[in-house]
Amino acid sequence: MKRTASDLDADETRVPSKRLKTEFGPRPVSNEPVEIEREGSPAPQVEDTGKPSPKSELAYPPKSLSSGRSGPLVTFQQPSPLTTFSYDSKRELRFDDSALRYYVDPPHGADLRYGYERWVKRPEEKGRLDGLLKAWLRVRDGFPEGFMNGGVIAWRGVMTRILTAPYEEREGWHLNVMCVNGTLYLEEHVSDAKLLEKEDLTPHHRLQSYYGYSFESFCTAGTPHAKPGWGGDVDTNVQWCSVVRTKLGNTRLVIGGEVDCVRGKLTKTNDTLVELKTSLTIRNQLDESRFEKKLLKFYFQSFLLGVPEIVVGFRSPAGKLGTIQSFQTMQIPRMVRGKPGSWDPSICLGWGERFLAFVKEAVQGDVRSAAAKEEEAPVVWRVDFKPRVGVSIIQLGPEAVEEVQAGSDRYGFLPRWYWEEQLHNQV
Ligand code: 0WD
Ligand code: CA
Repeated sequence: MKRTASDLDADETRVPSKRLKTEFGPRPVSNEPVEIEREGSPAPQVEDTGKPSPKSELAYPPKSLSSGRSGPLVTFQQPSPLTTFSYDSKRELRFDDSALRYYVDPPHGADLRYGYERWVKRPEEKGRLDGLLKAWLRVRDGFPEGFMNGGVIAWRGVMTRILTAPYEEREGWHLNVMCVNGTLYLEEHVSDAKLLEKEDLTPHHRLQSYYGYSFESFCTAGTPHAKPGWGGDVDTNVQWCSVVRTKLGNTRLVIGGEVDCVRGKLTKTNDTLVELKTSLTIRNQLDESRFEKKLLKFYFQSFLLGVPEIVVGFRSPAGKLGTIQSFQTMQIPRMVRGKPGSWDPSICLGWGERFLAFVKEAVQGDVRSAAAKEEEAPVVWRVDFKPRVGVSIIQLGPEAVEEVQAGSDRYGFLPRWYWEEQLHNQV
């Protein structure tokens, strides 16, 4: 029997729909900074400033809340896994777990420079959604029609950037946005110039990023109970990805991202997934607050896919592995609270919700149906984020759309096959 959208909502939350009503005023201080909406849990409040956002600009959120911790609270639903897939060494996508790795404790004092000369480095590429869209088409039939109406499809890395923006002080970013049959598609906009720049790392930077991959090799094996040691030469073409569905406020999200390994075995839930990270050994207070700042990105990156464990390998500047520390993703906000480099995830979620509402509002004029658009030029939007300022959105002109398509067979940034499939499946 085909389930309806409201059946599904009931499954997910078992709370009346009016739970999303907005409310004002402070809320009681709680021990949990982020409300994860679990099956059957009561829904917290959603913030509403009561002011309409200007159409093309969204200002940076304030980070100090005058009333202590009584800030906005937005629900984030526990992510549920939809499917997994692998990229092989030829960068071909396979709907299997051939690229899945198993966690093993790394050897003490390992040299993270090991194997550097043999690193097969995946060329930098534009952040295309193709693999994620393929995965979505395979699972979509299990959902009611219109399930992703008003929803968002994006790589996890894009969502991490959006959510951590309130604390991002240095790096701006750009997104391309399309709205098709009521669903928003977001990809990172990487210009050709930026692509060259990313490819042209200094030898120092290149080595630094290798340390991270080498740590992954020392921490993983192709079988669950392998002995510690080198897990094989690094080929960054090979990746294992998990696709989940979740909800931020009342916006459904389908997100995919790379997962480094599992502890023990892969289960139907996300419970055994592990993210691996390296960081410089902490020697003083300044290092500690730097690390706590980094934890914001570590936290949201894993949180978004429901990855419960992050294993950090602390290393020397020369790449010698020191201590290993395992963090439970959900405990991280509590660890940094009140510290010098502290951050508050509820500010990020509140901002994330406002960000998505802002983008939806801006593209709302774009209501022509897919069929009406068939013969027309694609409508693509550009979101620009400036640290300490906020975001702005504009509709791209024909030349900029062409730059986005970059000579490949696409409608805007969506692969032609996906676009054609959308034309035949209008809601
Ligand atoms: O080539 C590009 N410009 C990018 C491609 C940028 C970001 C992502 N991607 C691809 C990924 O390869 C993957 O197929 O999109 C898919 C989803 O990625 P994601 O999980 O959303 O990406 P993110 O969360 O930003 O990064 C996850 C991991 C990284 O782990 P760490 O521990 O460093 O956060 O993906 C890897 C990296 O291991 N990764 C890359 N590997 C090689 N080249 C790159 C890159 N440019 N970006 C991320
Ligand atoms: Ca990693």
